[in-house]
This record gives sequence, C-alpha cells and structure tokens, in this order.
Amino acid sequence: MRLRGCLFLHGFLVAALASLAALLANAAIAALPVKSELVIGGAANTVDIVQAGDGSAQLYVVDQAGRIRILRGGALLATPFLDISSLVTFGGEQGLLGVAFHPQFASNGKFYIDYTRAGDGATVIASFRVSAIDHDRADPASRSELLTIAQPYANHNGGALRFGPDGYLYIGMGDGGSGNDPENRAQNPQELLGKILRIDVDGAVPYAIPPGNPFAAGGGRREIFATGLRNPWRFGFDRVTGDFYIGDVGQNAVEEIDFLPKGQGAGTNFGWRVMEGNLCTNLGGGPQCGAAAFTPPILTYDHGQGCSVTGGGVYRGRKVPVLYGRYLYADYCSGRMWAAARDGNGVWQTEVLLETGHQIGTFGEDGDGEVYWADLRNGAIHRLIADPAAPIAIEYFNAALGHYFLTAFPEEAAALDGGALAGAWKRTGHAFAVWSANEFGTVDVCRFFGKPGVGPNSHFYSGNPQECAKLATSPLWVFEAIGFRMRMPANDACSPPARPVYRLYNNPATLAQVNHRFTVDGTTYNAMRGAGWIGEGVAFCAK
Ligand SMILES: [Ca+2]
Repeated sequence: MRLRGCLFLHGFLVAALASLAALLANAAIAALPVKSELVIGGAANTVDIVQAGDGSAQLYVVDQAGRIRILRGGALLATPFLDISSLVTFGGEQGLLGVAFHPQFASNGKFYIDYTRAGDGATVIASFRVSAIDHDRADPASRSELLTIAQPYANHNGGALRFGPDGYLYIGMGDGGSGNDPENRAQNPQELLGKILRIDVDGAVPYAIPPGNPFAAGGGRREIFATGLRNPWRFGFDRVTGDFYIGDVGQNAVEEIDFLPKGQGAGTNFGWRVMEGNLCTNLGGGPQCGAAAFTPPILTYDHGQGCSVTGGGVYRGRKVPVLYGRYLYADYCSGRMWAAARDGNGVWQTEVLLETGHQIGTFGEDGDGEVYWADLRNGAIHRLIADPAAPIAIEYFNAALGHYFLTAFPEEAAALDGGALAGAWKRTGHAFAVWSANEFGTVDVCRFFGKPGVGPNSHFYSGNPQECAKLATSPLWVFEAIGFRMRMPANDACSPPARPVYRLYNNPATLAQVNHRFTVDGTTYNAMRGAGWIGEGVAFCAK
C-alpha cells in the first residue's frame, strides 16, 4: 500500500465545499500569523541594514546623511562606525546609499560603500577597512575609490550593494534620473547607468572584471552584469539558494521584482525603458516591447497599491517559521509588505503580509536570517516576529531515520527541540499556519505512523474522514492523534489566501522504506519531484 492517489473527495464533501466557498468569498483575508515589532527608534534616514557575516550579532545601520552606526544589544552605539557626511551630497535620492561587507570581513576587515559625492553628486564606490585598534570604528584613512560614475540628474542613483554567492560585488545603478530615461542609458551597453554591475574586488587593484560578465571581452562596458533597469534601489541574494532578487522602481505605472537563479543571468536585459514592468512604454530605444530579448519581472504591482518598490530578501530565519523560503518586499509609499513564493506549478504567488503604514525604505537580515525593515523618514527599525497566538504546524526531519514529521502541538515541538524524544529530530525550517478548532469550514487532520516492523517508516496525515477511517483499521498504520485542522482542496486547488500543502512520497524498494512529506513550499515540492519523489498534489489547504 503506497497510499498513492488515495486522497479522494466524496460527492457530499465537494458540495459542502462549494457552498462554503460562496460564504468565504466575502470573508476577511486570513493573513499569515506574522507581526512586526519595533526594535529601535531614532535611527535617522535608514537606507540599509546589514550584518558583517563575521558571526557577531550586531547590525550596521546606514544613515543616508553619511553615517554607519552599529546596532548592538538593542541600542545604537553613540559613536558612528563610519562618518563620511562631509564627503556626501545628501537629500532626496542622494546620500550614502548602501554598504556591503567583504565575505572575508572577519579576517580582512574590508567593506564597501556606495554614495553620491559632495559637489557633483557622482556615484562613488569606495572601500574601507575596520580600525586595527577599535572594531567598532572604521579607519577613515583607509578609504580607497574603486569606481566613480557621473550622474546626469539627482534622482535614480540605485545604491544597492551586495556580494553574490560567487564572491563578486554587485552594484545597482539607476538610469541616471530625470524621467523616462531621456538619454536611453539603461539600454546602452556603453553606459554604466541603468545596470547591475559586477566586479571582482579581490582579483586586481582596484578590481578585476569577472570573466563571465557579458562584455568582458568587448561590446560594452566590462563592469556590466545586467541591463535595462530603471532604479534598482534594493536587491539581495537568498542565503540558502544563492538566487538573486532585484526590486526595480517603476516610472508612473508599474513596480517590479526581477529574479535570476544562482549563477545565471549574466547579460540579462530587464527591459527598461522599452518596458515598465509588463507594460510597453512606447519610448523605444531597444528591442521591440515584449521581445524575447527582455526578461520579464516575476512580480509586479501597479500604482493603485503603491509608488516605489523596496526589494527585500528571502526569509531564512527561525523565529517566523511560516515565512521560511518566502521572498519579502514592500512599497515605500503605501507601507504594504508582501510575501511571495513559487507554487507547485512553479508559478510565483504573492500575498499581502502586513499593512505597516510606514515608508519602508529598506529590509535587512541579521546573522541568523531574522528580517528587519526600516522607515526611511521616522528612523524606526522594526523586525518580523511570529504571532504567538496563532497555531502552526512545524516540520522536523530525522536524518538517521530519513523520516519527516509535522506537529502543531507546542509541547511536542518543545520536546523535539529539546532532544527529549528518541533520535535527532531537527527543524527543517518549513512550517505552515493551521486553523483553530472553531474556524468554520475546517476538518480534522488525522495523524498516523507506520506500524514498526510492518508498515512504512513514515508519518501520514489526512483530512479525509474516509481515509482516516480506512487507516485506522489497517494493519500497517497506528493512529496517533488529530494533528491539526485544515481546509480541504477542491479540484486539487486551494481558495486563496488558503495555501496548498503538497504531498509527496519517495519511490522505495520496500514498503518499510516508504516515506511521506507534506510541504507548503512549491520550490521544495518541485525539487523533490526532480529528485525522484512522487508528487501527489494538494493534500490540504493551510491557513
Ligand atoms: Ca523591467
């Protein structure tokens, strides 16, 4: 018995779900159980929040006016880590705009900044070293300019700065400013404006060109990595997968998130100024709108929902398990924050996570992957936390047993986390929200495990009462508990905002090796299918 295809819906249940769907259509959106809490106020003009990757718990907070301050133990150190305010033109979209710490910062003390300089407002990429005698201070005398880029207008300076998984420094450059890229710079390979640049800060002084850059051998500026961007204000790499997410600010109509899988995308053209998001601008100046030469965004929203996108990162922390693997981004004007992920068909799905009411100018991550965001205007720094009142099902894996397990019982999770139960159970990071017992339209999910020595080496969950009854009388399975409550899918789909929980089983040689996994993460579902597991579609719908 492999339980393949044994999730079935009986007629009465389908009918009940259909009438339920009508009822629920006008119900309040059930958001993810995530809240935001204030970390600290008074950090003025925060445009970047970065950790140094050196194992320390502190964060470096960038003040657009030209200072970097250390946030440690819930307070900002009084003396700035770096103060270059005298070197910076500050105001509007100008100032100190980004910082990135060298991947070997712990040993070489190097970090890099992006600012618009005093006088002409040109972009400068410069490196610094931490002080040899005081690690809470940068050495101002260590400043070394790597790259200077003239800015024809005051706006659209980009400013994002991050090291990629390839060890190269990625630099976000806006199209130079004004409106509609009047000199068509983003499509011009002889211009550094309107691009993502990529340089090798270790290969030469001041830098070398990575051989994979599209114009490394000629045809355009050698620093260019990707083209056709309007104002890539914030971008970031997924610390687990290495995938690259770019928030590119739109003109008057559409905001967009662009995406490149790890190690791919050198030479990608993201379309501006021929396209704004998925729209044709009719400005011309490059390939035809909609041409295959352009890589479209994975996510867009129009100006009914905001006016300026702030790209974030993929949540990889532990404190908000339901966000694990989700890409977070926000709008500066509306304060709306979204969480996005690919479903089991590989299609990007997004949902509103929070209505913050704040002018979100940046996201940041600490060393543990916990996510912070800042209000650019009032200086407040916040972080995302789980709503402790909302139940979730947490996934564990026992590597020795090759066995996945889900629990929504807090006492059981505490016992597993504490090592009180046999075997080395570890959280996978994956989790999903479950419904409370009294929530309308939900069903009990029964939980079974394979009878030792007889049944599969697996835990199994079902929201189908007939299936629960069948397993209860099977010699192969032992009933454990009603694990949690879920809604059931209709035609293998969940009615948003409920999200599908996919079921997989491996393809074993013997019954004893059968193992099941239930995951809300579409990327994981597809990756496991690619690795030979058998996908069984949507088992139930998480809150
Ligand atoms: Ca674009």
